[in-house]
Amino acid sequence: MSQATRTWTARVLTLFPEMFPGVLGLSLAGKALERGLWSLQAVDIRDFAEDRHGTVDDAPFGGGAGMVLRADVTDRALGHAIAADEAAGGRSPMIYLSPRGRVLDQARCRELADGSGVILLCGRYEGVDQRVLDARAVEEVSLGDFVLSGGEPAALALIDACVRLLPGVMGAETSLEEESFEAGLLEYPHYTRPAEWCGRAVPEVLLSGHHEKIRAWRRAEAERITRERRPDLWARYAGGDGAADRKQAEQS
Ligand code: 9D3
Repeated sequence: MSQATRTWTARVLTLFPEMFPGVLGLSLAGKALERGLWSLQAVDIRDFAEDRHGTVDDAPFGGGAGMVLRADVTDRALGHAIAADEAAGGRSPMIYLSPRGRVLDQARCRELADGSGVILLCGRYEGVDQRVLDARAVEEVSLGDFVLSGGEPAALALIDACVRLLPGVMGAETSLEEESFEAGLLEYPHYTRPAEWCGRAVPEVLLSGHHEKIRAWRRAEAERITRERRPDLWARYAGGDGAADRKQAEQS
């Protein structure tokens, strides 16, 4: 099936399927879901337990605190999601949301949005038996250096970041903006009415109606804020070869 006729699909393996679509059922992503621009399948890992108690986890070999998701149960759930993906003509990457994964960035979100969808594995307990990750060559992705109680909020964030990039989800206006010089910079400050609030005025230039000056001011502000707050982004902006700093010097 062609990319154009297939629906981008997130298949989420979780012990908490009721967390989905959750917040993604509202707002932009929710509207797009209703319009059929993407689809969601929450797969309950517990459905793949083999005993009548629905056991999915066990104590770690070698001892230690907590419980580990069993390889056999997790693998059956993954196999189910892969079969559904392939039946729909997809070849979606498998991603385990994990604090030891590579940190998600916009470039990876774009790649994922350009594909058929994602198969996401959400961990609970101490983690997943390493053998299933190795056997299925599952990619590991983190949101950053802070501790969540499970992978589900990370899965929701990843899906949201991909869905807004799908064709037709957002207006053409915003996608154009993202490809402009502003890509790689933090946002300039925004203002609306009233023009004076609690003794604070809106920057004069924004009231001038001088579009070229406004553009230049916004760009300078975006560059200043990026330089001050995110030297890592600033270094990468314009090639990370000092070009961005030279450009800034020219402007001031
Ligand atoms: C008590 C277990 N922790 C030892 C320090 C490790 C740990 C395992 C699983 C900590 C948190 C979690 C749950 N987090 C995620 O599943 C997760 C996550 C995160 O915590 N931070 C950033 N990105 C992600 S993606 C998945």
